[in-house]
Amino acid sequence: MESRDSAFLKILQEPEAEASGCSEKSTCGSSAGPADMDPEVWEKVKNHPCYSEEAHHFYARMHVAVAPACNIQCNYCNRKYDCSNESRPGVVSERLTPELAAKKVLAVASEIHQMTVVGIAGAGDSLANPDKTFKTFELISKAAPDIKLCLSTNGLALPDLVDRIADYNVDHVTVTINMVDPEVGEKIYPWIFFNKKRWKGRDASKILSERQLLGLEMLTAKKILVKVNSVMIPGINDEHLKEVNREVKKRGAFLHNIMPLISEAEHGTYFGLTGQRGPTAQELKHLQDSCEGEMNMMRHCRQCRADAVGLLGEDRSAEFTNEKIEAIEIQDVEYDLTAREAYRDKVEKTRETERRIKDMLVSGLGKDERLESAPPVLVAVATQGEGLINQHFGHAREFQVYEVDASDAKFVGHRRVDLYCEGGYGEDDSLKRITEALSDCVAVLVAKIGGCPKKTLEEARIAAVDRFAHQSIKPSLLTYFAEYVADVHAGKIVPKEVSGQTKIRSGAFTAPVGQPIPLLVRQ
Ligand code: CLF
Ligand code: SF4
Repeated sequence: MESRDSAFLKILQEPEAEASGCSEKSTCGSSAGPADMDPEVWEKVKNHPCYSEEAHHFYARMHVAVAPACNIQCNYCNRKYDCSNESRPGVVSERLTPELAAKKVLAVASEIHQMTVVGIAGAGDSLANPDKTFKTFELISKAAPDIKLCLSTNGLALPDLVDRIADYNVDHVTVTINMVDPEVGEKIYPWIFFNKKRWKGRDASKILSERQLLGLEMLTAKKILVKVNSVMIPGINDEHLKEVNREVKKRGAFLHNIMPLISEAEHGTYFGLTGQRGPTAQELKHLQDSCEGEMNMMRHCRQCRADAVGLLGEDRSAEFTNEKIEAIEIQDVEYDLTAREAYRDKVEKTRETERRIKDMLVSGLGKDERLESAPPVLVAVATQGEGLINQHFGHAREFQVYEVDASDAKFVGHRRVDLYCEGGYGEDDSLKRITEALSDCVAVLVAKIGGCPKKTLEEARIAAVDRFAHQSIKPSLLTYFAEYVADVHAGKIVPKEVSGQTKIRSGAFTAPVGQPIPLLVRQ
Protein backbone atom coordinates (compact mmCIF):
# COMPACT_ATOMS: atom_id res chain seq x y z
CA MET A 1 0.00 0.00 0.00
CA GLU A 2 1.19 3.48 -0.81
CA SER A 3 2.46 5.34 2.26
CA ARG A 4 0.80 8.59 3.22
CA ASP A 5 4.08 10.44 2.73
CA SER A 6 4.48 9.20 -0.79
CA ALA A 7 0.83 10.05 -1.48
CA PHE A 8 1.59 13.63 -0.44
CA LEU A 9 4.68 13.67 -2.57
CA LYS A 10 2.60 12.55 -5.52
CA ILE A 11 0.07 15.30 -4.88
CA LEU A 12 2.88 17.84 -4.76
CA GLN A 13 4.27 16.60 -8.03
CA GLU A 14 0.96 16.84 -9.88
CA PRO A 15 0.84 19.62 -12.47
CA GLU A 16 -0.51 23.04 -11.58
CA ALA A 17 -3.70 22.47 -13.59
CA GLU A 18 -4.79 19.87 -11.05
CA ALA A 19 -4.80 22.39 -8.27
CA SER A 20 -8.10 23.71 -7.01
CA GLY A 21 -6.54 27.19 -6.78
CA CYS A 22 -8.85 28.01 -3.95
CA SER A 23 -9.20 26.78 -0.44
CA GLU A 24 -12.37 24.84 0.27
CA LYS A 25 -13.00 27.10 3.19
CA SER A 26 -14.35 30.37 1.94
CA THR A 27 -13.51 33.05 4.41
CA CYS A 28 -12.89 36.71 4.06
CA GLY A 29 -10.60 37.86 6.78
CA SER A 30 -7.11 37.89 8.08
CA SER A 31 -6.42 34.28 7.04
CA ALA A 32 -8.13 34.58 3.65
CA GLY A 33 -6.48 34.59 0.25
CA PRO A 34 -7.27 36.15 -3.13
CA ALA A 35 -9.88 33.50 -3.97
CA ASP A 36 -11.92 34.47 -0.92
CA MET A 37 -12.54 38.14 -1.55
CA ASP A 38 -13.31 40.96 -3.91
CA PRO A 39 -10.16 41.78 -5.98
CA GLU A 40 -10.39 45.44 -4.91
CA VAL A 41 -10.32 44.41 -1.23
CA TRP A 42 -7.52 41.88 -1.85
CA GLU A 43 -5.40 44.65 -3.39
CA LYS A 44 -5.83 46.64 -0.19
CA VAL A 45 -5.01 43.81 2.21
CA LYS A 46 -2.58 41.57 0.37
CA ASN A 47 0.57 43.21 1.66
CA HIS A 48 -0.77 44.68 4.89
CA PRO A 49 0.71 42.60 7.72
CA CYS A 50 -2.22 43.25 10.07
CA TYR A 51 -5.11 42.78 7.64
CA SER A 52 -3.75 39.54 6.15
CA GLU A 53 -2.34 36.78 8.35
CA GLU A 54 -0.50 35.36 5.35
CA ALA A 55 1.09 38.77 4.65
CA HIS A 56 2.40 39.08 8.18
CA HIS A 57 5.01 36.40 7.52
CA PHE A 58 6.52 38.49 4.73
CA TYR A 59 5.76 42.17 5.22
CA ALA A 60 6.60 44.66 7.92
CA ARG A 61 4.99 47.78 9.33
CA MET A 62 6.37 50.80 11.04
CA HIS A 63 4.70 53.18 13.43
CA VAL A 64 5.59 56.84 13.70
CA ALA A 65 4.78 58.27 17.11
CA VAL A 66 3.69 61.77 16.08
CA ALA A 67 0.47 61.94 18.13
CA PRO A 68 1.18 62.52 21.85
CA ALA A 69 -2.20 63.80 23.14
CA CYS A 70 -5.32 61.85 23.95
CA ASN A 71 -8.95 62.91 24.40
CA ILE A 72 -10.11 60.06 26.65
CA GLN A 73 -8.83 58.03 29.58
CA CYS A 74 -8.83 54.24 29.45
CA ASN A 75 -8.34 52.32 32.69
CA TYR A 76 -5.69 50.18 30.99
CA CYS A 77 -3.57 53.15 29.98
CA ASN A 78 -1.03 55.25 31.77
CA ARG A 79 -0.10 58.37 29.78
CA LYS A 80 3.60 57.75 30.09
CA TYR A 81 3.14 54.45 28.28
CA ASP A 82 2.18 53.62 24.70
CA CYS A 83 -1.44 53.67 23.61
CA SER A 84 -2.93 50.30 24.44
CA ASN A 85 -5.17 50.66 21.38
CA GLU A 86 -2.25 49.43 19.37
CA SER A 87 0.64 48.69 21.59
CA ARG A 88 1.96 46.88 24.54
CA PRO A 89 2.40 49.16 27.50
CA GLY A 90 6.00 50.13 26.88
CA VAL A 91 7.32 53.64 26.93
CA VAL A 92 7.57 55.28 23.51
CA SER A 93 11.28 55.82 23.23
CA GLU A 94 11.06 59.01 21.19
CA ARG A 95 8.41 61.23 19.73
CA LEU A 96 8.65 62.59 16.23
CA THR A 97 7.68 65.71 14.33
CA PRO A 98 5.89 65.06 11.02
CA GLU A 99 9.05 66.10 9.14
CA LEU A 100 11.29 63.75 11.10
CA ALA A 101 8.68 61.01 10.78
CA ALA A 102 8.70 61.31 6.97
CA LYS A 103 12.51 61.20 6.94
CA LYS A 104 12.48 58.14 9.18
CA VAL A 105 9.99 56.41 6.88
CA LEU A 106 12.29 56.97 3.90
CA ALA A 107 15.31 55.70 5.83
CA VAL A 108 13.50 52.58 7.03
CA ALA A 109 11.84 51.83 3.68
CA SER A 110 15.13 52.10 1.82
CA GLU A 111 16.69 49.59 4.20
CA ILE A 112 13.74 47.25 4.87
CA HIS A 113 12.07 46.40 1.57
CA GLN A 114 9.57 44.33 3.53
CA MET A 115 8.09 47.51 5.04
CA THR A 116 4.83 48.20 3.21
CA VAL A 117 2.72 50.04 5.78
CA VAL A 118 3.16 53.11 7.97
CA GLY A 119 0.72 53.47 10.83
CA ILE A 120 0.05 56.21 13.34
CA ALA A 121 -0.98 54.59 16.61
CA GLY A 122 -0.01 56.99 19.33
CA ALA A 123 1.60 57.50 21.65
CA GLY A 124 -1.81 59.13 22.37
CA ASP A 125 -4.66 59.08 19.85
CA SER A 126 -3.96 59.77 16.17
CA LEU A 127 -7.16 61.78 15.68
CA ALA A 128 -6.78 63.81 18.87
CA ASN A 129 -3.73 65.23 17.03
CA PRO A 130 -5.22 65.64 13.55
CA ASP A 131 -2.84 68.29 12.21
CA LYS A 132 0.27 66.31 13.10
CA THR A 133 -1.28 63.07 11.82
CA PHE A 134 -2.42 64.42 8.47
CA LYS A 135 0.73 66.47 7.90
CA THR A 136 2.74 63.27 8.42
CA PHE A 137 0.58 61.38 5.93
CA GLU A 138 0.92 64.19 3.39
CA LEU A 139 4.73 64.15 3.62
CA ILE A 140 4.95 60.35 3.47
CA SER A 141 2.66 59.96 0.48
CA LYS A 142 4.74 62.50 -1.46
CA ALA A 143 8.07 60.88 -0.57
CA ALA A 144 7.08 57.20 -0.67
CA PRO A 145 3.97 56.70 -2.79
CA ASP A 146 4.01 52.89 -2.64
CA ILE A 147 3.54 52.81 1.13
CA LYS A 148 0.09 52.16 2.59
CA LEU A 149 -1.13 54.58 5.24
CA CYS A 150 -2.89 53.30 8.31
CA LEU A 151 -4.19 54.82 11.51
CA SER A 152 -5.59 53.73 14.80
CA THR A 153 -8.01 55.70 16.96
CA ASN A 154 -10.31 55.47 19.95
CA GLY A 155 -13.00 56.87 17.63
CA LEU A 156 -14.14 59.90 19.64
CA ALA A 157 -13.02 62.43 17.03
CA LEU A 158 -13.61 60.08 14.10
CA PRO A 159 -16.95 61.32 12.67
CA ASP A 160 -15.51 64.84 12.25
CA LEU A 161 -12.46 63.60 10.37
CA VAL A 162 -13.70 60.88 8.01
CA ASP A 163 -13.56 63.21 4.99
CA ARG A 164 -9.95 64.15 5.75
CA ILE A 165 -9.05 60.50 6.18
CA ALA A 166 -10.49 59.77 2.73
CA ASP A 167 -8.75 62.84 1.22
CA TYR A 168 -5.36 61.54 2.36
CA ASN A 169 -5.99 58.08 0.85
CA VAL A 170 -5.86 56.31 4.17
CA ASP A 171 -7.32 52.92 3.28
CA HIS A 172 -7.04 51.24 6.67
CA VAL A 173 -8.44 52.53 9.94
CA THR A 174 -8.53 50.75 13.27
CA VAL A 175 -11.12 51.80 15.83
CA THR A 176 -10.82 50.45 19.35
CA ILE A 177 -14.30 49.52 20.56
CA ASN A 178 -14.45 47.85 23.94
CA MET A 179 -18.20 48.15 24.55
CA VAL A 180 -21.50 49.15 23.05
CA ASP A 181 -23.21 49.42 26.43
CA PRO A 182 -22.38 52.50 28.56
CA GLU A 183 -22.93 50.44 31.72
CA VAL A 184 -19.95 48.32 30.68
CA GLY A 185 -18.14 51.39 29.36
CA GLU A 186 -18.13 53.27 32.65
CA LYS A 187 -15.98 50.48 34.12
CA ILE A 188 -13.39 51.04 31.38
CA TYR A 189 -13.44 54.81 30.73
CA PRO A 190 -13.40 57.23 33.71
CA TRP A 191 -13.70 60.29 31.45
CA ILE A 192 -13.65 61.68 27.93
CA PHE A 193 -13.02 65.22 26.68
CA PHE A 194 -15.60 66.20 24.09
CA ASN A 195 -17.00 69.52 22.85
CA LYS A 196 -14.66 71.45 25.17
CA LYS A 197 -16.01 69.64 28.18
CA ARG A 198 -14.96 66.74 30.39
CA TRP A 199 -17.64 64.03 30.62
CA LYS A 200 -17.66 61.28 33.23
CA GLY A 201 -19.47 58.04 34.06
CA ARG A 202 -22.17 56.58 31.86
CA ASP A 203 -22.65 59.82 29.88
CA ALA A 204 -19.02 59.70 28.78
CA SER A 205 -19.30 56.11 27.58
CA LYS A 206 -22.60 56.80 25.82
CA ILE A 207 -21.06 59.62 23.79
CA LEU A 208 -17.94 57.58 23.05
CA SER A 209 -19.89 54.53 21.90
CA GLU A 210 -22.21 56.58 19.65
CA ARG A 211 -19.25 58.37 18.05
CA GLN A 212 -17.34 55.11 17.52
CA LEU A 213 -20.25 53.37 15.80
CA LEU A 214 -21.12 56.42 13.72
CA GLY A 215 -17.49 56.78 12.63
CA LEU A 216 -17.37 53.10 11.70
CA GLU A 217 -20.49 53.46 9.52
CA MET A 218 -19.12 56.60 7.83
CA LEU A 219 -15.80 54.91 7.02
CA THR A 220 -17.36 51.78 5.57
CA ALA A 221 -19.71 53.95 3.49
CA LYS A 222 -16.55 55.38 1.91
CA LYS A 223 -15.15 51.87 1.35
CA ILE A 224 -12.33 52.42 3.81
CA LEU A 225 -11.40 49.12 5.46
CA VAL A 226 -12.04 49.17 9.17
CA LYS A 227 -10.55 46.83 11.71
CA VAL A 228 -12.05 46.92 15.18
CA ASN A 229 -9.74 46.29 18.10
CA SER A 230 -11.21 45.26 21.44
CA VAL A 231 -9.36 44.74 24.68
CA MET A 232 -10.66 41.65 26.50
CA ILE A 233 -11.02 42.44 30.21
CA PRO A 234 -12.18 39.36 32.14
CA GLY A 235 -15.23 40.01 34.31
CA ILE A 236 -15.85 43.41 32.69
CA ASN A 237 -16.40 43.06 28.96
CA ASP A 238 -15.42 39.48 28.04
CA GLU A 239 -18.98 38.18 27.49
CA HIS A 240 -20.10 41.58 26.22
CA LEU A 241 -17.54 41.48 23.38
CA LYS A 242 -19.77 38.99 21.58
CA GLU A 243 -22.38 41.73 21.32
CA VAL A 244 -19.72 44.22 20.24
CA ASN A 245 -18.72 41.73 17.57
CA ARG A 246 -22.29 41.54 16.22
CA GLU A 247 -22.72 45.32 16.23
CA VAL A 248 -19.47 46.07 14.41
CA LYS A 249 -20.12 43.37 11.87
CA LYS A 250 -23.55 44.89 11.19
CA ARG A 251 -21.83 48.19 10.44
CA GLY A 252 -19.39 46.71 7.94
CA ALA A 253 -16.17 46.21 9.93
CA PHE A 254 -13.75 44.07 7.91
CA LEU A 255 -11.96 42.41 10.79
CA HIS A 256 -12.28 42.09 14.57
CA ASN A 257 -9.13 41.90 16.66
CA ILE A 258 -9.83 40.87 20.25
CA MET A 259 -6.65 41.47 22.22
CA PRO A 260 -5.82 40.48 25.80
CA LEU A 261 -5.69 43.12 28.50
CA ILE A 262 -2.08 43.67 29.48
CA SER A 263 -2.10 44.71 33.07
CA GLU A 264 0.77 44.75 35.52
CA ALA A 265 1.05 46.86 38.65
CA GLU A 266 4.35 48.33 37.43
CA HIS A 267 2.60 49.91 34.43
CA GLY A 268 0.84 52.20 36.89
CA THR A 269 -2.55 51.86 35.20
CA TYR A 270 -5.84 51.78 37.10
CA PHE A 271 -6.36 48.14 36.14
CA GLY A 272 -2.74 47.28 36.95
CA LEU A 273 -2.94 48.88 40.38
CA THR A 274 -6.32 47.37 41.24
CA GLY A 275 -5.23 43.85 40.29
CA GLN A 276 -7.50 43.43 37.27
CA ARG A 277 -6.17 40.36 35.50
CA GLY A 278 -5.89 39.76 31.77
CA PRO A 279 -7.26 36.63 30.08
CA THR A 280 -5.28 33.41 29.67
CA ALA A 281 -4.36 32.29 26.16
CA GLN A 282 -7.13 29.68 26.33
CA GLU A 283 -9.80 32.19 27.43
CA LEU A 284 -8.78 34.52 24.61
CA LYS A 285 -8.93 31.76 22.00
CA HIS A 286 -12.30 30.59 23.29
CA LEU A 287 -13.78 34.07 22.89
CA GLN A 288 -12.19 34.53 19.45
CA ASP A 289 -13.56 31.13 18.39
CA SER A 290 -17.04 31.98 19.57
CA CYS A 291 -17.02 35.24 17.61
CA GLU A 292 -15.62 33.68 14.45
CA GLY A 293 -19.00 32.48 13.23
CA GLU A 294 -20.15 36.09 13.32
CA MET A 295 -17.19 37.61 11.48
CA ASN A 296 -13.50 37.16 10.73
CA MET A 297 -11.09 37.46 13.55
CA MET A 298 -7.53 38.72 13.59
CA ARG A 299 -5.41 36.40 15.71
CA HIS A 300 -1.89 37.48 14.83
CA CYS A 301 -1.84 40.89 16.53
CA ARG A 302 1.30 41.45 18.61
CA GLN A 303 0.05 44.59 20.41
CA CYS A 304 2.97 46.55 19.10
CA ARG A 305 4.50 49.71 20.43
CA ALA A 306 3.54 53.08 18.97
CA ASP A 307 7.08 53.34 17.54
CA ALA A 308 7.55 49.71 16.40
CA VAL A 309 9.51 48.92 13.24
CA GLY A 310 9.75 45.54 11.52
CA LEU A 311 7.79 42.34 11.13
CA LEU A 312 4.97 41.87 13.66
CA GLY A 313 6.50 40.20 16.68
CA GLU A 314 9.86 41.90 16.34
CA ASP A 315 10.91 45.46 16.94
CA ARG A 316 13.81 47.05 15.12
CA SER A 317 13.11 50.57 16.35
CA ALA A 318 16.48 50.66 18.16
CA GLU A 319 18.19 50.65 14.76
CA PHE A 320 16.44 53.87 13.74
CA THR A 321 16.73 56.31 16.64
CA ASN A 322 15.95 60.00 16.21
CA GLU A 323 19.64 60.76 16.60
CA LYS A 324 20.53 58.48 13.69
CA ILE A 325 17.69 59.78 11.52
CA GLU A 326 18.58 63.41 12.20
CA ALA A 327 22.18 62.72 11.17
CA ILE A 328 21.13 61.30 7.79
CA GLU A 329 21.33 63.65 4.81
CA ILE A 330 18.10 63.13 2.91
CA GLN A 331 19.92 63.19 -0.46
CA ASP A 332 21.93 60.16 0.75
CA VAL A 333 18.81 58.06 1.19
CA GLU A 334 18.28 55.86 -1.83
CA TYR A 335 14.54 55.20 -2.11
CA ASP A 336 14.63 52.51 -4.74
CA LEU A 337 11.03 51.98 -5.82
CA THR A 338 12.05 49.39 -8.42
CA ALA A 339 13.89 47.25 -5.87
CA ARG A 340 10.93 47.49 -3.50
CA GLU A 341 8.53 46.40 -6.25
CA ALA A 342 10.85 43.54 -7.22
CA TYR A 343 10.85 42.36 -3.61
CA ARG A 344 7.05 42.40 -3.50
CA ASP A 345 6.79 40.51 -6.82
CA LYS A 346 9.08 37.82 -5.49
CA VAL A 347 7.05 37.52 -2.31
CA GLU A 348 3.80 37.26 -4.27
CA LYS A 349 5.20 34.41 -6.39
CA THR A 350 6.30 32.59 -3.24
CA ARG A 351 2.88 33.05 -1.67
CA GLU A 352 1.09 31.82 -4.77
CA THR A 353 3.19 28.63 -4.80
CA GLU A 354 2.58 28.09 -1.09
CA ARG A 355 -1.16 28.47 -1.53
CA ARG A 356 -1.18 26.00 -4.39
CA ILE A 357 0.76 23.41 -2.39
CA LYS A 358 -1.45 23.91 0.64
CA ASP A 359 -4.65 23.55 -1.40
CA MET A 360 -3.37 20.39 -3.05
CA LEU A 361 -2.48 18.92 0.33
CA VAL A 362 -5.88 19.80 1.77
CA SER A 363 -7.67 18.24 -1.15
CA GLY A 364 -5.53 15.08 -0.69
CA LEU A 365 -6.21 14.92 3.07
CA GLY A 366 -9.94 15.37 2.53
CA LYS A 367 -10.02 12.07 0.66
CA ASP A 368 -8.99 10.14 3.77
CA GLU A 369 -11.96 9.51 6.07
CA ARG A 370 -9.82 9.00 9.17
CA LEU A 371 -8.12 12.33 8.63
CA GLU A 372 -11.31 14.15 7.79
CA SER A 373 -12.98 13.05 11.01
CA ALA A 374 -9.92 13.61 13.23
CA PRO A 375 -10.32 16.50 15.70
CA PRO A 376 -7.99 19.50 15.32
CA VAL A 377 -4.79 19.75 17.35
CA LEU A 378 -2.59 22.70 18.30
CA VAL A 379 0.95 22.71 16.95
CA ALA A 380 3.61 25.33 17.70
CA VAL A 381 6.18 26.59 15.19
CA ALA A 382 9.51 28.41 15.54
CA THR A 383 9.93 30.90 12.72
CA GLN A 384 11.78 34.11 11.91
CA GLY A 385 9.46 34.96 9.02
CA GLU A 386 9.01 34.23 5.31
CA GLY A 387 6.48 31.53 6.19
CA LEU A 388 9.26 29.03 6.99
CA ILE A 389 10.14 26.82 9.94
CA ASN A 390 13.52 28.48 10.16
CA GLN A 391 14.34 29.08 13.80
CA HIS A 392 16.24 27.01 16.33
CA PHE A 393 14.23 26.11 19.42
CA GLY A 394 16.76 27.79 21.69
CA HIS A 395 16.65 31.08 19.76
CA ALA A 396 12.87 31.51 19.69
CA ARG A 397 11.40 34.40 21.65
CA GLU A 398 7.91 33.49 20.50
CA PHE A 399 6.24 30.41 19.09
CA GLN A 400 3.40 30.70 16.62
CA VAL A 401 0.49 28.39 17.40
CA TYR A 402 -1.65 26.80 14.68
CA GLU A 403 -4.84 24.82 14.91
CA VAL A 404 -4.46 22.02 12.40
CA ASP A 405 -6.95 19.59 10.95
CA ALA A 406 -7.46 18.02 7.54
CA SER A 407 -8.98 21.20 6.11
CA ASP A 408 -6.56 23.88 7.27
CA ALA A 409 -3.62 24.96 9.37
CA LYS A 410 -4.94 28.12 10.95
CA PHE A 411 -2.84 30.62 12.90
CA VAL A 412 -4.58 30.98 16.28
CA GLY A 413 -2.05 32.84 18.41
CA HIS A 414 1.47 33.20 19.59
CA ARG A 415 3.26 32.49 22.87
CA ARG A 416 6.04 34.78 23.95
CA VAL A 417 8.80 33.08 25.91
CA ASP A 418 12.23 33.71 27.39
CA LEU A 419 15.15 32.57 25.27
CA TYR A 420 16.11 29.00 26.13
CA CYS A 421 19.65 29.35 24.83
CA GLU A 422 21.64 32.20 26.38
CA GLY A 423 25.33 32.46 25.51
CA GLY A 424 25.45 28.89 24.25
CA TYR A 425 23.91 27.36 27.39
CA GLY A 426 20.36 26.12 27.95
CA GLU A 427 18.43 27.73 30.79
CA ASP A 428 16.42 25.19 32.80
CA ASP A 429 14.03 27.80 34.18
CA SER A 430 13.27 29.08 30.69
CA LEU A 431 12.70 25.56 29.44
CA LYS A 432 10.19 24.94 32.22
CA ARG A 433 8.28 28.10 31.29
CA ILE A 434 8.41 27.32 27.55
CA THR A 435 7.05 23.83 28.25
CA GLU A 436 4.21 25.39 30.26
CA ALA A 437 3.53 27.94 27.50
CA LEU A 438 3.19 25.14 24.92
CA SER A 439 1.37 22.69 27.19
CA ASP A 440 -1.76 22.62 25.02
CA CYS A 441 0.22 21.80 21.84
CA VAL A 442 0.90 18.25 20.65
CA ALA A 443 4.14 19.23 18.90
CA VAL A 444 6.55 22.04 18.19
CA LEU A 445 8.14 22.27 14.72
CA VAL A 446 11.61 23.79 14.79
CA ALA A 447 14.68 24.16 12.55
CA LYS A 448 16.85 22.46 15.18
CA ILE A 449 16.68 21.39 18.80
CA GLY A 450 19.12 19.81 21.25
CA GLY A 451 18.64 16.45 22.93
CA CYS A 452 18.00 17.86 26.40
CA PRO A 453 15.10 20.23 25.61
CA LYS A 454 13.68 17.63 23.23
CA LYS A 455 13.51 15.09 26.06
CA THR A 456 11.91 17.58 28.47
CA LEU A 457 9.27 18.53 25.90
CA GLU A 458 8.56 14.92 25.12
CA GLU A 459 8.06 14.16 28.82
CA ALA A 460 5.35 16.84 28.69
CA ARG A 461 3.97 15.04 25.61
CA ILE A 462 4.99 17.77 23.20
CA ALA A 463 6.80 16.22 20.24
CA ALA A 464 9.84 18.26 19.19
CA VAL A 465 10.07 17.88 15.42
CA ASP A 466 12.97 19.14 13.29
CA ARG A 467 12.47 17.14 10.11
CA PHE A 468 10.57 20.06 8.49
CA ALA A 469 13.49 22.44 8.98
CA HIS A 470 13.48 25.33 6.48
CA GLN A 471 10.27 24.13 4.87
CA SER A 472 7.02 26.09 4.52
CA ILE A 473 4.91 26.26 7.65
CA LYS A 474 1.42 25.37 6.46
CA PRO A 475 2.25 22.42 4.17
CA SER A 476 4.52 21.05 6.92
CA LEU A 477 1.76 21.35 9.50
CA LEU A 478 -0.73 19.53 7.26
CA THR A 479 1.80 16.79 6.59
CA TYR A 480 2.58 16.52 10.30
CA PHE A 481 -1.14 16.26 11.08
CA ALA A 482 -1.52 13.32 8.67
CA GLU A 483 1.41 11.56 10.33
CA TYR A 484 0.07 12.32 13.80
CA VAL A 485 -3.37 10.88 13.01
CA ALA A 486 -1.76 7.80 11.46
CA ASP A 487 0.29 7.32 14.65
CA VAL A 488 -2.82 7.72 16.80
CA HIS A 489 -4.59 5.04 14.76
CA ALA A 490 -1.54 2.79 14.99
CA GLY A 491 -1.58 3.18 18.78
CA LYS A 492 1.83 4.91 18.80
CA ILE A 493 0.37 8.12 20.24
CA VAL A 494 -2.41 8.43 22.81
CA PRO A 495 -4.13 11.81 22.27
CA LYS A 496 -3.61 13.99 25.30
CA GLU A 497 -6.30 15.72 27.28
CA VAL A 498 -5.66 19.40 26.82
CA SER A 499 -6.44 21.93 29.44
CA GLY A 500 -4.31 24.92 30.04
CA GLN A 501 -4.21 28.30 31.64
CA THR A 502 -1.31 29.86 29.79
CA LYS A 503 -0.47 33.33 30.96
CA ILE A 504 -0.17 35.76 28.06
CA ARG A 505 3.08 37.67 28.05
CA SER A 506 3.57 41.06 26.48
CA GLY A 507 6.55 42.57 24.75
CA ALA A 508 7.79 42.23 21.20
CA PHE A 509 11.14 40.74 20.34
CA THR A 510 13.61 43.55 19.98
CA ALA A 511 16.17 42.64 17.34
CA PRO A 512 19.67 43.29 18.58
CA VAL A 513 21.25 46.12 16.62
CA GLY A 514 23.48 44.72 13.89
CA GLN A 515 21.51 41.48 13.61
CA PRO A 516 18.68 42.37 11.28
CA ILE A 517 16.26 39.73 10.11
CA PRO A 518 16.99 38.21 6.69
CA LEU A 519 15.61 40.22 3.81
CA LEU A 520 15.77 37.82 0.93
CA VAL A 521 12.88 35.64 -0.09
CA ARG A 522 13.95 32.19 -1.15
CA GLN A 523 13.95 31.40 -4.87
FE1 CLF B 1 -0.06 49.70 12.86
FE2 CLF B 1 -2.39 48.99 13.58
FE3 CLF B 1 -2.05 49.87 11.17
FE4 CLF B 1 -1.14 47.51 11.88
S1 CLF B 1 -0.45 47.59 14.07
S2 CLF B 1 -1.79 51.06 12.98
S3 CLF B 1 -3.29 48.11 11.77
S4 CLF B 1 0.01 49.11 10.79
FE5 CLF B 1 -1.27 45.37 13.81
FE6 CLF B 1 0.28 45.98 15.79
FE7 CLF B 1 -1.88 44.57 16.27
FE8 CLF B 1 -2.07 47.07 15.57
S5 CLF B 1 -0.16 43.94 15.05
S6 CLF B 1 -1.13 46.31 17.42
S7 CLF B 1 -3.25 45.37 14.75
FE1 SF4 C 1 -4.36 55.57 26.36
FE2 SF4 C 1 -4.95 55.10 23.81
FE3 SF4 C 1 -6.89 54.96 25.71
FE4 SF4 C 1 -5.87 57.31 24.97
S1 SF4 C 1 -7.08 55.91 23.69
S2 SF4 C 1 -6.21 56.61 27.07
S3 SF4 C 1 -3.70 56.84 24.63
S4 SF4 C 1 -5.11 53.61 25.51
